[in-house]
Amino acid sequence: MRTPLIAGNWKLFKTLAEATALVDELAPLISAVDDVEVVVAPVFTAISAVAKAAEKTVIKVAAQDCYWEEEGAFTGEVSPKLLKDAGCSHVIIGHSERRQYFGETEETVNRKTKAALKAGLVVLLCVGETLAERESNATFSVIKTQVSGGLAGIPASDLAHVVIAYEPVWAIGTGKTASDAQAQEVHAFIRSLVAELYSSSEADALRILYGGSVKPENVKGLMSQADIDGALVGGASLKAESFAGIVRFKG
Ligand code: G2H
Repeated sequence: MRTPLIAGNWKLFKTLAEATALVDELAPLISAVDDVEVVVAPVFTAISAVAKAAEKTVIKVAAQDCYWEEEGAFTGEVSPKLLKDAGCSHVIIGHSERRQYFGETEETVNRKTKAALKAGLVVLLCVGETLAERESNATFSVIKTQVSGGLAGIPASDLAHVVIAYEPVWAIGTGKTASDAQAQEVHAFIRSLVAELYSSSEADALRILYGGSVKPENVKGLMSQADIDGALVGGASLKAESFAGIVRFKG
């Protein structure tokens, strides 16, 4: 009932030429895949070129961040309205790298989420605990703070345009993946939390992605878990073959 979503987060990689070439290479490899939503997130400067290259394909385009104001004297920022204008349908908000290196807080994540929803973008809202938090048994309280903070004030009617991505920080780009059971445990917790915040039918409809060193070799096990509805993929999304292998997780 929940359409799987596989999203590639290209982070700070790919020139314009490399980004469009990747779309051209990826599209035929996944054209036969049925019933999986595919999204790629290039750097801001490549968004419109990637959107154009992806026009006649199933590939949708996301930004990796946005600002919460629509326009104004905010040097260096990009608004959800302009992301839409450039060809985005989705935006990643609250990625742990932004929380860690760029001062993202629960408040900024929430403001960005609200603004992106208002502009008609689908939000991929990222949450996840650090290794120190996991080792001090704080995983669930951290996730609770991040999920309820990110969704604060967002009406149930907007929840259909939100996807949550659980990315344990200790598994990001480290080659360490959470075990299928470790990931499922947190996904189930997030779903129960959303049921408390909204209702069980909204929680049942919500897609929750796993992120953190997802590869063609481990995607099947993750996707077989009851509450894992897709993946947010970093490193393995930079090559058409490996990303296509993840998109084709059904075999
Ligand atoms: C987590 C993920 C994509 P990777 O950041 O968001 O990256 O798959 O390289 O761990």
